[in-house]
Amino acid sequence: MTTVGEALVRGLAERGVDTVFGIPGVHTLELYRGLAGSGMRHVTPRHEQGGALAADGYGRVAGRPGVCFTISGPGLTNALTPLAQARQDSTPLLVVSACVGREQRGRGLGVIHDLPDQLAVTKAIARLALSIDEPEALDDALAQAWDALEGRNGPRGPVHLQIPADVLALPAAPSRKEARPDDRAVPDAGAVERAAALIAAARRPAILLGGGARDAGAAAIALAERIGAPIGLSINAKGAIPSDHPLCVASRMMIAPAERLFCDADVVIAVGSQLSDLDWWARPGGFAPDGAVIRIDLDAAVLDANVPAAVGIVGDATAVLRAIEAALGPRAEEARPDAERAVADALASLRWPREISGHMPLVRALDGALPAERIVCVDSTQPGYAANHALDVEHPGSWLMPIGYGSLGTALPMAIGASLAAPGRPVLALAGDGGVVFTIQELATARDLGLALPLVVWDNGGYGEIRDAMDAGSVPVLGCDATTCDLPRVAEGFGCHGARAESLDHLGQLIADALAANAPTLITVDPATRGIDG
Ligand SMILES: Cc1ncc(C[n+]2csc(CCOP(=O)(O)OP(=O)(O)O)c2C)c(N)n1
Ligand SMILES: [Mg+2]
Repeated sequence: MTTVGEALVRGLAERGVDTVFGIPGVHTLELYRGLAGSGMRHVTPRHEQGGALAADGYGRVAGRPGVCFTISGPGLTNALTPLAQARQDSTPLLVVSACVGREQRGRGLGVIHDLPDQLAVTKAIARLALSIDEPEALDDALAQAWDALEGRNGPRGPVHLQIPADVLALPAAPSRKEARPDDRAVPDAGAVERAAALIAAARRPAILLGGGARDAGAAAIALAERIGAPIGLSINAKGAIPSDHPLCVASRMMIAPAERLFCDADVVIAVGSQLSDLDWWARPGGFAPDGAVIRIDLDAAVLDANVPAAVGIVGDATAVLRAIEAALGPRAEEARPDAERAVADALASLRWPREISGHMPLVRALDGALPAERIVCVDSTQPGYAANHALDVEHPGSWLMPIGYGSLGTALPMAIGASLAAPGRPVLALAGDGGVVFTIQELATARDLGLALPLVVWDNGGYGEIRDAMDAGSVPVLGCDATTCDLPRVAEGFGCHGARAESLDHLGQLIADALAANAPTLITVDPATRGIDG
């Protein structure tokens, strides 16, 4: 007999899942019975927040769903922050949890791991939350989950599937393999024509890619080269096109004078981007372009987010970009602006704001220490904000900074997921001394896996960003000087390596050693490290 729990694991394997992050409990035994013979790798984090963040990191790098198993109640609520992060960034995180048995539902208090309404909690956060309340519901639930995770019939985003503990142990229903229609929106031909007409008449077009365009780099480059448009990358789109492409402004599009290429453009084509203030923080009021904005997104709700659209097109980024290019017709070559020159001039004369320039020595040291194939996982720490704009990656899904939700403690667990999704590629995590302790116990997970992972910690003795904000706002500094600990020794306690960088050259050497080690290495850098202030 196959139980529902075993059938669910088989359904995941059939969809290409090869790794599950999770902490088991008595409510999820049947899932683990299924995992045992499945050939899938199971990774045990030390807290479900770390497990779901690692799964999200896995999904962001692999470009296919990352999966986390939790028990009902506390296991699931521990995974809510990662679900929220994945929702904000539209990433493919699947959380599978148990819930209490059907006969125990609604009994009120006194049932272990119960909530008044568990699914209501995740419905408010995930893109899709479903309860598999009888064996016959399993196939359809998995199919719906994959539609949402892959953005096949609407916006992409995280999914929660729950199964009552008693249902997990029931015999599975015979599997019904029905072909699912591909409901991906076909771009509206009229809107494509209107966009093409605007672009054909433009003299200074520009393209902005967001996380939804992470895999549309080739189509964006083809259009950009045809019309002479600089390409800017949101933080979630870093790596969508190579940084040395002559039209690539990378994530420096909000830095003067590069911002003019976008703010003064007569047409901006924004693809898979919320045009969030988070990407445009250096400009008071965010991105407020003079020209018409053409917006392309899988999610119709994004078409007017932050900046209104002159033309909005719902659809897959690559498909719409190719359709627009096809609709352009012959465009007089002499009308094509010399965008390569404009990009080169702008990048040569960038005026980094103080928040970034102060961290450039550290950013340059990281740049020099990391091979081009790098994957970088960044927490909310001051040098991380600088690196968002000043450090490049060369492939999609290589910059893991949960900018949208901005929870502390993401870098280390995401780096674990990234390392497993891309074996052989160098992965580095960067965190602050405040953020790193939110999830520092995941060093044990990384140690279990023998990951060669440098975890660089900017150790400025507290919540620096908030301390500065209090100072700037004339608020007496309070609550920002939380004493942390001897972080390298803590790492050693987890069986990892630990070191303090004495100079930036030393940091480079420590990172090189860490990338060749058989365990993670926590490396602190602090304001007294030689060379840190230029
Ligand atoms: C879960 C969570 N709690 C609180 C915050 C607010 N917050 C944002 S940055 C920050 C300071 C983090 O300190 P640290 O990691 O040491 O980085 P630093 O600013 O010192 O570079 C805090 C507390 C947050 N982003 N996420
Ligand atoms: Mg700090």
